[in-house]
Amino acid sequence: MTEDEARQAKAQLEDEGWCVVPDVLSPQATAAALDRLWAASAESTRRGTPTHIASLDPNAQNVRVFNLIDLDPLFRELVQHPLAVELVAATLGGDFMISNFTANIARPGSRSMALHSDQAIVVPEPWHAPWAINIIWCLTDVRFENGATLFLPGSHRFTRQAEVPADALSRMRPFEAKAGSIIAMDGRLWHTSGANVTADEDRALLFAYYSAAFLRPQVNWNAALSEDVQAQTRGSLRHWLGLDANANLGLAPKVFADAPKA
Ligand SMILES: O=C(O)CCC(=O)C(=O)O
Repeated sequence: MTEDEARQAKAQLEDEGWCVVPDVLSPQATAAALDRLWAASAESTRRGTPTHIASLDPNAQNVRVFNLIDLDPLFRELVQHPLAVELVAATLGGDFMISNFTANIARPGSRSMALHSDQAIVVPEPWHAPWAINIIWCLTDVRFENGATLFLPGSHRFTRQAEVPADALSRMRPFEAKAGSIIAMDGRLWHTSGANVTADEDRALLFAYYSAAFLRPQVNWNAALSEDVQAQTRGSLRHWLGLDANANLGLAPKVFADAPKA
């Protein structure tokens, strides 16, 4: 990706609340990641975590895989991919946390979940700024027919749930992208999963969810990650997962610098 393309992607993300970056993973890397996702799904089931959550999806054709970070080092690489981090930092600033990392494989026959924004799920209104963002890894082609995520254009400017129009579902548009792309989605953008109406085509997406450091992440990584993974995790990833003793001190330097001095 050239510097100019990166600038355009970030400008679109700011203006429209989303952008698609193609060819982040090669076809070989994408196919390998999809195989690893299915292996992670089997391992997650073996550990006793269901892949169908009735309160999330209307039927079991949506295969959910949680705690990707614990399941395979590949997902630890993807969550700290430099392009992902660049888009996250452009939206949230440098002080952010990894809030969650899950997959949703929409198999033929899967249907839409409820309309929501990811920021609304972690912080009460009003929403005056982007405090969360999803980096969505496309491990298959994504199109309307195979259940592309549907979004409500302009909804990242809503500050309250009351602004969501009654006819929102009839105004949704699909995020369409090729396998190997990432889709960056501002946490305020209202969206839902699409219905997969194909006969035999899976739609596999990874949702790497990041939030401002002053928000409590969706996952308590200290409890969710195995001791081995915690011990191996170093540097920025360790900080972004909140595995160190310090938490929520990011604004302190600015507050002290701006405060009146005695
Ligand atoms: O799978 C999708 O297209 C959307 C999933 C989603 O929005 C969610 O799990 O919160």
